[in-house]
Amino acid sequence: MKLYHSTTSPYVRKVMVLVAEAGISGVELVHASGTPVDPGTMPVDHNPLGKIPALVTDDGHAIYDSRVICRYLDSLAGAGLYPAPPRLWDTLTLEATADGILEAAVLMVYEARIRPEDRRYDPWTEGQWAKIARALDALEQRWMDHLEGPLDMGQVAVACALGYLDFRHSARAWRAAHPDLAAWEAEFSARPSMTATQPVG
Ligand SMILES: N[C@@H](CCC(=O)N[C@@H](CS)C(=O)NCC(=O)O)C(=O)O
Repeated sequence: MKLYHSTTSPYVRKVMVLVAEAGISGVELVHASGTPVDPGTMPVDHNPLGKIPALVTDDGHAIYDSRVICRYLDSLAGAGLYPAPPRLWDTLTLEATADGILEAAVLMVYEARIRPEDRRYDPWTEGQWAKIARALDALEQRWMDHLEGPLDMGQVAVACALGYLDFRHSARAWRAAHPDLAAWEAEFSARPSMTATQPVG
């Protein structure tokens, strides 16, 4: 299997954490980089959206979007990081919440890096941060029991999202208003699968 990969992508990190937690071998990493304005070396032949992660199986079948790849690899390895219903629905909702944090956080990075300064629109950036702030509040207020339960992909996704906030938006200091989440993250991020996949770049 080939995984189109970057050490800075939090979506790729979700896949890499699952690979480590599930003990999956035989995943060849292929570096890719690009942006919405320049697909660069993104695997557009495999993922027409020009995004990573994208996985190409040994028989040439392309699978993309981190949620689909994670579900595929989990089922291949029988890892159980997507539990049986009814917990599954919470796991998937938590993963979607974490991915939504990432979507807003990545858009903020693109806005600051790619859009010419005179065309930036601060209310749009702050609107993205407001989505993240609401999601962090929801994690703190409603999701701690699930986060502290048996390991699943919802937890992995949340940990990768929080790691990305530290990596790209540390000035927003998300821990200040979310002490329970911060304590959970401190413990979760010490897992070998997390320390081995810290963003670099
Ligand atoms: N929903 C996708 C999002 C993937 C994504 O946005 N990846 C970023 C890298 S962190 C990317 O490929 N960006 C390039 C682009 O948007 O053109 C997933 O979960 O895999």
